[in-house]
Amino acid sequence: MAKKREINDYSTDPAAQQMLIRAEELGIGTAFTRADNMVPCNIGGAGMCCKQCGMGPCRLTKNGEVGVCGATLDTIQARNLTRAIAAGSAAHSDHGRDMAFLLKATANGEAEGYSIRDVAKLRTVASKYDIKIEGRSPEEIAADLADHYIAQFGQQQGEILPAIRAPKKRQQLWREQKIWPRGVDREVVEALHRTHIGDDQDPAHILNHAVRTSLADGWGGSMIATDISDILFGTPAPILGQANLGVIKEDMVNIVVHGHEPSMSEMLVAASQSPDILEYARAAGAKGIQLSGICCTANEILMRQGIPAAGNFLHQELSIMTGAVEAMVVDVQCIMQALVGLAQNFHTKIITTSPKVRIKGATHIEFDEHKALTIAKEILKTAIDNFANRDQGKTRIPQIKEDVIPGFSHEYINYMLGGSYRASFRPLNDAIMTGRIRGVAAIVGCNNPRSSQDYLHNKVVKELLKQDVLVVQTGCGAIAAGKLGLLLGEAGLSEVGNGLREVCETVGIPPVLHMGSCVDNTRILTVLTQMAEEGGLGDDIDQIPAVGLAPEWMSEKALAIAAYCVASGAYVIFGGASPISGMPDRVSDSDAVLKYISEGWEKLYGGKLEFIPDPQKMIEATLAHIDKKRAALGLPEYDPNRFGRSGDAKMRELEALPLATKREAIYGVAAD
Ligand code: SF4
Ligand code: MSK
Repeated sequence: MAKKREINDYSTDPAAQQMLIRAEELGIGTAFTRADNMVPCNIGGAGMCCKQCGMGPCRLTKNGEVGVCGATLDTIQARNLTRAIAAGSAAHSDHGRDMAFLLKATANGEAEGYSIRDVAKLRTVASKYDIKIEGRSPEEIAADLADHYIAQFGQQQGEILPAIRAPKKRQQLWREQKIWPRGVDREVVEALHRTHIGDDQDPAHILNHAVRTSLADGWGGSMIATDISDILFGTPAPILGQANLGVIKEDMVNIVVHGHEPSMSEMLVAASQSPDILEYARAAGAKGIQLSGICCTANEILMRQGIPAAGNFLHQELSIMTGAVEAMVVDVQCIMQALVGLAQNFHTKIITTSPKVRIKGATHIEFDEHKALTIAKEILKTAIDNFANRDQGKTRIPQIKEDVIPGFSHEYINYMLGGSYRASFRPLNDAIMTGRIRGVAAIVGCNNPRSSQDYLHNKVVKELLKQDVLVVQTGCGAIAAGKLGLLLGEAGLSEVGNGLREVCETVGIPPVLHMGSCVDNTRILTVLTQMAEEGGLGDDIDQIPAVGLAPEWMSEKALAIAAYCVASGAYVIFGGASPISGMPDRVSDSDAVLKYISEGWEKLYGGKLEFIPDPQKMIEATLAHIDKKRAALGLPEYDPNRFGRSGDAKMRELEALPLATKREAIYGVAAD
């Protein structure tokens, strides 16, 4: 029997802790306790097991051992990692494909309730591909863009289009290395083909294709998803929202939306505000409808509509345990099968909506963009009808929530740094060049119940902020920071290094910028590209003092993100366990693939992937890399004491001075 952990070892979030105590009272298992009971297989966990064919599974645990087919350990590890990256790329990119079909249906006037909300972004994106803009309606432009984007998935030859938005030097490298993806589906299919029994058996060659597949996601499927979400639902800009279980309301019909694609959640938001639905809710005895989100669906509707986030990945079960959720509506990705069994302890209905995802025991109301508003209303009415079944005696809502300001799209960052007429990344580059900002860290990815929820995310964020590292976040990591209050300017600034604080105060931004959902890691690629193009920080992403981190990763999508960021030139650090760690203490050279994706990939792409479980070492590696890149650019060595006497700090000092001295300090002349 596995050892039960202390509450702090499950989660650092006080709302989660309350719910975990409640789970124990009720005798209900959660992912946290299941993780205790499910001891991971040390052979499979180290990537040393192959079950690619019926002659196996083969477990390679001795020096020189090979599988029945003769496959060596490094081949098996490379195949396992490549399959995970292919699955992650497929998930993200299929999301992008659905968005492309939705754009086409909207352009054709066939998508009930949808419209093109951000015509400026549509025109900007279309112009990148030489789609004719002048004299055409948004729908005509959108129809062409949708055709271009739909074609990226099935394209057999050539180069996927969105990757032309990468820095020129990077494009050249991809061509030289022959890893520019041809088509999204083609690369995923080839990854599965190559890793089939008896195919590609050179680990480096296999991993080369893993990189190509991931690029089809990052600079293909995911970028398409982000572009179209902005075009249809609006490019995010800062907006006030809230995060944590306290957003669930005792006297309202609570509907938690969970998954990834904004097509359904946006329509639920629209339908929940319609007078007939609000009247229906009131007639059921509720004060109204409270929508909230989990995982990346939360991020999508939080950053565009200000709809509160009930929490991140590990909050999906905990939100149901409040006893106050009438329905959890899910689409695709990161949805635990355990939800249905858990919900049976309460009155909550689990409603699946995607034609791709069904869960035994859940209610299925299939979503169809052609009649989206009608279906959204049907879903809401199903939840409202369930309000009467709530057992008030079982209701426990932690009164814990934080205000958050998400919505820092790359377009908004560009605007906020330079204003409408001179939007530019120049001030950010300058701040890095002077050393006010030491570098940039993108801290992204999931929760994992094998570590304390949010602990690694927030520990790394807080330490890097003290070191004047600007933090950008997406996915469940962004929600972790939000729940801690780091997504508000004033709340976070007292813990921030002097130089970074000056920049945040001058520009008026929080030190942690919420940039969106998992697919929106493409926004970070765009920011890095624009920084490279702005000048002063080299001419490619691998020269920028920046690091990507996924401290609590768990999904295959996270591995796909890691691979495309490496191929784009970034140093990427994952916390937790490596899926290809090997057992170097028992099998010599069983970490050869691990070394290859670090040193080998760095030689090829300038970026590397490393797994560092210890948060302190993660922070040290991040700062060392940032300082190495600063030195390579010839930038001044980072000095924590050099800045901090301008911005608001200077104003406060001036205010404290007597009037005469103040004049002298400001104007350089003594008072009359
Ligand atoms: Fe074993 Fe080779 Fe089959 Fe893998 S592909 S299960 S190593 S025989
Ligand atoms: S939802 S992939 S747990 S970030 Fe995008 Fe969160 Fe990871 Fe799912």
